[in-house]
Amino acid sequence: MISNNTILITGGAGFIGSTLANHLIKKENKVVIIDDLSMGNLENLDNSKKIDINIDSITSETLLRKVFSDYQFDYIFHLGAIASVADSVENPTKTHEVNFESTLLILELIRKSQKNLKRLVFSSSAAVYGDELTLPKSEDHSVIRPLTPYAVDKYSSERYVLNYYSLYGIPTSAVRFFNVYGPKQNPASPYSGVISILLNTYKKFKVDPTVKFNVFGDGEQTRDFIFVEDVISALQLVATSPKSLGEVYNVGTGNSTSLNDIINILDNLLSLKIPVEYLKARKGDIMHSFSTIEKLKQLGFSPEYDVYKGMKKYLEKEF
Ligand code: UD2
Repeated sequence: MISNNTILITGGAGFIGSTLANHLIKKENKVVIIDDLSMGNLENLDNSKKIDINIDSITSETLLRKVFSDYQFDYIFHLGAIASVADSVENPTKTHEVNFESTLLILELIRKSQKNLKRLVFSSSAAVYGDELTLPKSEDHSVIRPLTPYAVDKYSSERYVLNYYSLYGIPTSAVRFFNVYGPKQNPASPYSGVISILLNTYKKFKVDPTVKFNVFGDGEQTRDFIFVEDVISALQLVATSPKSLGEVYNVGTGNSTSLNDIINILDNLLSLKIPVEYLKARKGDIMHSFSTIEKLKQLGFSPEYDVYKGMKKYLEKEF
């Protein structure tokens, strides 16, 4: 959808960023990434020789100034962030630097130096809805309750990004990701996406039958799980649609699936029966979450993968 353009992806070696970079590089785009490899990995990039890779934090003003003076970008996807909510609670100052201050700096550098920009897309999160329990979660909700430093920084960055359109005419949009899953998602932390942890547990179980998967709660909690390839389509639609200027979009499927159902699907697809241990629910865990994607659908979005099809593709690539 986006071809022959110059594109910056912050967090470009991470899960979503590298999937996007790998896609865009195939379409004759010049791709520049910034990533400090704190969560990302250069091995995620299929053709790293063709990508201008800058290994440093997005908080490095020196690097950002250099990159913005070396290139005139057509599109910027700002995906770099401390992705762990738990880490943000542990270290709010550091999170604020990475997740908020870098956004503001990028906005200012765009205002001063990027005259050709077609769109900045900022990646926000369903976390901004917090424990506002109305379902489905809609961009129109007047009440939101960001509860953690992560959520507050995502929300304030999102507002800044969108207001740079109304205040200065900088072409911007924002997306709120629901539960994204797929190849290259890093399962390293206990707070990584549940599907990456689950798949990792199946891999261990194949060699060690004593391994169990820990479910926090009764497994009936539901989430709007979206396959990463659908996210890449959504990002490009939001980036290229004139309608989406200055707007924020939920990026989900509009459907919810319980954790128990995900385990059943994987058991079936892998012809295994993973032992599950049900533990006390995590503090602050919400029971149900799913998006309405009517707004995104108006841009022409329609998710290609339901959880079964998405899991199948994930397993083909990574099991
Ligand atoms: C997601 C985001 C989080 C925050 C939140 C806002 C991810 C990884 N997390 O949390 O950053 O934005 O949304 O609502 O995107 N679980 C288990 N066993 C495990 C791991 C998780 O049972 O080993 C449970 C967990 O307690 C939760 C569900 O699985 O009920 C989904 O967990 P998650 O961390 O993947 O996603 P979520 O929606 O809680």
